[in-house]
Amino acid sequence: MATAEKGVVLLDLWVSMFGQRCRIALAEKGVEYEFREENIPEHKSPLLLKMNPIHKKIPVLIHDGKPVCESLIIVQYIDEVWTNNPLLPSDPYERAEARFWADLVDKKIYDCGSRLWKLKGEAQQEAKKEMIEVLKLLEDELGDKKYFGGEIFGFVDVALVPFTAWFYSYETCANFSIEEECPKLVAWGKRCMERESVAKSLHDPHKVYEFVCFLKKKFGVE
Ligand SMILES: N[C@@H](CCC(=O)N[C@@H](CS)C(=O)NCC(=O)O)C(=O)O
Ligand SMILES: *[C@@H]1O[C@H](CO)[C@@H](O)[C@H](O)[C@H]1NC(C)=O
Repeated sequence: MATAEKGVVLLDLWVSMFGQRCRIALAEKGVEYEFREENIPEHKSPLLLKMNPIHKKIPVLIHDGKPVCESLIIVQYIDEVWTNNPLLPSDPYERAEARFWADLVDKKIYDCGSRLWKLKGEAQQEAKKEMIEVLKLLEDELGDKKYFGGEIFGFVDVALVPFTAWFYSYETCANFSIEEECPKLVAWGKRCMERESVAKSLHDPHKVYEFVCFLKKKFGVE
């Protein structure tokens, strides 16, 4: 078994889309690791505070005692250490493009999604509009390709696919249909779910919604 000193350990939280990116990347590479569920935000472990003292957030990948933080940086680290089944393309321009789209997901989707369940009325409508705009940009980029990088499941897929388990919650909280707005993107999400690495890392959208309802109560929304 891995310890924090040796092997690979992932400090994570079951429902986290950031953690799921790392789980998918590790599964794609066939890396064995120990999954350690953190109790967030109330009871962060001393190990988490030690390994990510700046952000104090999951996920953290601990490789032979050394921490790597921030999910997209972790996924790139995994891709560089375990070079089988590459996630990033080898061409520098294509790599830059993949990083651009993954960065857009980071800058927009999490924030818009949180506003969809935290806010009401006008502010929620605004978030919905923004979310649909970004999803449409992503759908245009995907086009008729199998995955964002073409035939091969890669970096942008890993960055975005965990959010698809949250789509049902976004739709239910803000009363809209992502499938109606972005049918190709929804079909892509289902295609990704056919991969074992993705299917075993994501959770049932209804279970995610229960968690969102719990968060809403906690934050006093409604
Ligand atoms: N930019 C970070 C985001 C990570 C993040 O937001 N983690 C959340 C859980 S989903 C967390 O640990 N929150 C605890 C806190 O904010 O105290 C990444 O990509 O890894
Ligand atoms: C949800 O959206 C549908 C279709 O756009 C609309 O008919 C319905 O009134 C909306 N429901 C609420 C609670 O806003």
